[in-house]
Amino acid sequence: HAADAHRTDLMTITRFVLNEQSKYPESRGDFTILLNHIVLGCKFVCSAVNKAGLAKLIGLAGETNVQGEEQKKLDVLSNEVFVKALVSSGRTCILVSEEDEEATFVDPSKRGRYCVVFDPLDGSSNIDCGVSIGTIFGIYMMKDNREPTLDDVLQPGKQMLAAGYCMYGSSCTLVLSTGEGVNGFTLDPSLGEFILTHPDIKIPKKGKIYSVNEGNAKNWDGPTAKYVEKCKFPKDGSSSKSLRYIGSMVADVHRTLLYGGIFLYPADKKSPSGKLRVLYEVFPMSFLMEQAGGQAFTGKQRALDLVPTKIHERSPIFLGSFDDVEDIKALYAAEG
Ligand code: AHM
Ligand code: MG
Repeated sequence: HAADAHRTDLMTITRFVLNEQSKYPESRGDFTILLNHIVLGCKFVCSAVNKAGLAKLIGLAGETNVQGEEQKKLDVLSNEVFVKALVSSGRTCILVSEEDEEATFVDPSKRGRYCVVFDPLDGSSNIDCGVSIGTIFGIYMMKDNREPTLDDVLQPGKQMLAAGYCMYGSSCTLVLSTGEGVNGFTLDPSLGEFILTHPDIKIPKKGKIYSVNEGNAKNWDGPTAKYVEKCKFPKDGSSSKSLRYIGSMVADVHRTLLYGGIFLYPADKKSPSGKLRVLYEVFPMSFLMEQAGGQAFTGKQRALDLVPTKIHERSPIFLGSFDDVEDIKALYAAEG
């Protein structure tokens, strides 16, 4: 019986990725090892996020160290955990984190061939009220065998080998693509393992939800303003879209992926490049969207074609269901 098989034949994320990688004869398990270290980081952050509210209220044991130093902020702590886990994997050479001004070049003694770009705890303004937050990551391979340089991470998003996010919400969900579709895994806390729960995620071709910070509307450009107007007052007789905006990219994108619709963080007069960062926010989410059958657009071009010039560069982004992104592309094209 299929349902029964599910319950007893557990597809862990490690088993899943090992299966995927075994299709490549040259694979030596390096990617699986790297991913295991990312997963460890996610488990740590998940447990820290779950304890955060409690720790504040009752001073959970171990939260203040012996010197009585102040508790580290969750985003700083998460960053340290990820950096250390990635370096110790022995499979990375360059790390770019939202939390660190400069890229980290891994010491030659621990160096591997993967470059990892990540936002260890995105949506941190949502921590203190218990709303979902997440980790976002993207993985590149070094361009060649020369000494690593920043050029190895300043590659267009389409060169990523894999991308994913982990959402710390009512459950802890890790969504991953290694370029062969998108799969979702949920942490079983009693096992400490991510189990395949959302195989082969496909985004609906068209959705009924738009997701944007409308408080910025007075500064929007023409096409964005027109698009959102169209969501509310469609002229073609179709029904208007619902608005959902959490303000946590991982949660907003996760809902978009599962239910369909569009997520927008457009340019505006105050921030002409939008807010979200190309390497570790825009690229990984765009990669996942395309792999799930959706699209990602910057207002000018396919998001994954962007060639970043700085590690913390920003870009406007429109991503989600294929047809919905098609609509906004048409409005920007009409603008010229
Ligand atoms: P952060 O990296 O400082 O947490 O900011 C990124 C977050 C995203 O998760 C979210 O999509 C966006 O900022 C929300 O921005 P705004 O508050 O301007 O709507
Ligand atoms: Mg962020």
